[in-house]
Amino acid sequence: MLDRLTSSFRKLANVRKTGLIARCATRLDYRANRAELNKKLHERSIKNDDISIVEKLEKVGIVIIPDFWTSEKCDQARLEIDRLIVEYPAYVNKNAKADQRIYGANNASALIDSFGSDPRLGSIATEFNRSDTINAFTLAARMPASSGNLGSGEGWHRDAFFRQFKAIMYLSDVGLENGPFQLLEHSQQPGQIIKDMKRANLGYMQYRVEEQQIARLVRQDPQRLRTFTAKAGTLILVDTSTLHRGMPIQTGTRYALTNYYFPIDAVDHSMYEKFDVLPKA
Ligand SMILES: O=C(O)CCC(=O)C(=O)O
Repeated sequence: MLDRLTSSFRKLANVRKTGLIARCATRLDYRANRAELNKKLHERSIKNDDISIVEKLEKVGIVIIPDFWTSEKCDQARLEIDRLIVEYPAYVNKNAKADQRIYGANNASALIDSFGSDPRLGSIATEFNRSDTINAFTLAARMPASSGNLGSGEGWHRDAFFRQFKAIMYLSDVGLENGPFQLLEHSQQPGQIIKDMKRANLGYMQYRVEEQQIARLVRQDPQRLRTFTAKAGTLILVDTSTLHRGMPIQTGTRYALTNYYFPIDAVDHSMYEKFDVLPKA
């Protein structure tokens, strides 16, 4: 019965993108997703200390871990990214306008792979998704200031609706001028999503969000806008079903690594093709 109702609302919302029907369809989608999540039982491999990380991730959408890597390790990793960009020009992603990106940098650098295959992060991801989850690949990004850049991720967006876990590590000191990660707190929570849809006239399954729409949400509650300036070596664990972006870069360059976690059964060849992932040598 609920399935049929959800499917009817979904169809209607795909036609009438905004308004009450879109909000009802979103609520029903999230209810169905929550029911699926509650059915999932998996064996816990997470350390007790990290359970609070997952709880905070669910509540706020983001957790910051300072000094995850030393500044020496970050220095080396930046050099590794410079090397990969020179050695693998064919894999410097053509779609990214703002930054120089290599998906799968973990396949060509042992140092980057030590971040990509970090077992602690893998178990946090598994706990968050409540199913066996792997890092499909690590993105290495060098982002210089360029005129009119929209920042890493090309403006405000959600990567997905429902859950999507990423681990982003700054390899440079990141200030307001060189592209800090930004996020609207709680924007992944179903109740908040419905309110935000109403307030900013967001559409059903709208992934990319206009700056004016974000401005309306921030005006209503300025404290929700978080801007993460931090030292090199800072780790950001984030549910990228939140509204987020890298702030446009004004000066300097930002280097970062990002692990893309997915439930094992969602990772297949087509994903590697889609992101044009650098293969293992
Ligand atoms: O690297 C960042 O600061 C943001 C990246 C982003 O938007 C994404 O990974 O979806």
